[in-house]
Amino acid sequence: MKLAIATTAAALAFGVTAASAASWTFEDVDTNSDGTLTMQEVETAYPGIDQVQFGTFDANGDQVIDEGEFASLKQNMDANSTSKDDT
Ligand SMILES: [Ca+2]
Ligand SMILES: [Ca+2]
Repeated sequence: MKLAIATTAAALAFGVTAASAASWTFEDVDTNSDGTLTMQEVETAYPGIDQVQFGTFDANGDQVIDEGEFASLKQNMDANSTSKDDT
């Protein structure tokens, strides 16, 4: 029984890590393919993001995330979710 629980927990932890670290591409997130990501589009890929974080990654302040901004957003969000799973 103990072993079964541990195995399930390990499988769950692994599954969550794999899912949250899923490799989103800019094209995946840009659902309307206009070349920029709105808060709504980013939320689809990263439901945990809030307006403050979004603003942090919107380096040029135009209220949308472009491909360059998305690269650092993705790196940061993936790093965060990985470290959260590890602890
Ligand atoms: Ca878009
Ligand atoms: Ca921007």
